[in-house]
Amino acid sequence: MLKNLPETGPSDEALQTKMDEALPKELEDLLSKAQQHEKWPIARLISIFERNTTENLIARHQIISYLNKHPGKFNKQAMVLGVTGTPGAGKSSLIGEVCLSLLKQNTDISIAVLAIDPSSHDSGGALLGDRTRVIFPVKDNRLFFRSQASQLDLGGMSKRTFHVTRLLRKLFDIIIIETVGIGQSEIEVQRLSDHTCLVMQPLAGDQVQFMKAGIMEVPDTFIINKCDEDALAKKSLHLLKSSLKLASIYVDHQEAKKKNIFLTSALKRKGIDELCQFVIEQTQEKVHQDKLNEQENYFLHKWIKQAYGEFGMGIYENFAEDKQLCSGTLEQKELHFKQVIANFLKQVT
Ligand SMILES: Nc1nc2c(ncn2[C@@H]2O[C@H](COP(=O)(O)OP(=O)(O)OP(=O)(O)O)[C@@H](O)[C@H]2O)c(=O)[nH]1
Ligand SMILES: [Mg+2]
Repeated sequence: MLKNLPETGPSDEALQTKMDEALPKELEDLLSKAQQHEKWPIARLISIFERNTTENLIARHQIISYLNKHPGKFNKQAMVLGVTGTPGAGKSSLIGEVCLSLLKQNTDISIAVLAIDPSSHDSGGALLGDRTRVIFPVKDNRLFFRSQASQLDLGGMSKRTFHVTRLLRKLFDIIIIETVGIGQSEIEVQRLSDHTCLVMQPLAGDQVQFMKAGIMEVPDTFIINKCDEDALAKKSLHLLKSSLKLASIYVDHQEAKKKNIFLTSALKRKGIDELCQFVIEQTQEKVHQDKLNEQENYFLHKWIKQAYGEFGMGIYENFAEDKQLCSGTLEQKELHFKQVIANFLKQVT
């Protein structure tokens, strides 16, 4: 097992020195332009947050430290909305309609959409998918769209996506993340979202699949899309409510009662205004630092487990009280943990 460990050693000290340097002017300029929602600088910064090289790790740390040091200038704290559900349920169409309405009704709002696509390559395209009918005013910088290919990332989509949300939270008011599937990806998207919506098709058995997967408690909100006709909407609502009642035998009853349900038709623009109103209400709730710490800790644990397995987790448990492990940026914590492992190995070998 030990031979699979990532490289550690004196180079980490050099890395630490580099991390302590001030943010390079070039990155500072990019941040200022990104704050004005210029698309190319945002795309450049996102690339830094997505790539897993040492150079990008340093830059990521410097950017996050800079943002933290200038809370007056970078005073946004976007709400992250995770939108998930079965393939073809209409997630992109719905997101498109919701974004259009939100931008129309709120002149000062800015939205970033991250579409996690299991099949395609990354693209910084300005369109919200090829299949949707929604056409955005291309010059409107208040909306930023990015698609991320999930299969290119060995560590799973979530850590890369999480890094990007760390940046985008400081630049936008709302971040919407679209993911596909029923199962693991819902749980993952929930970890990096402040609020998770599950989009389902009417009477397609989605809720049954969801119950079978035992993850009915994951979404905060259920959306039945493609409710083009009222009769269909009524039937679907009834079915979902019965499923939720059934599921509440297994999940916390109070939790099950708190779930919101929306019936929408992206095609006929039904239920969109109600959904927009709800999204706005969510943005008005302040995201607590505890929640952000919890998200970061989840990804720190995940990284330790992926890189070092149970061995690493054991070491982490022993050092969990270590002040350095509990403070600084995620990059500093990772670097420090690598050093802890290196020191431990020196002692035992
Ligand atoms: N009848 C009807 N069709 C819809 C509605 N919303 C979306 N569609 C159609 O459903 C198909 C899939 O829509 P998408 O928005 O691409 O669905 P998606 O969930 O993003 O799909 P994936 O990202 O591939 O999982 C498209 O042909 C849409 O035009 C709706 O409210 N009613
Ligand atoms: Mg889609």
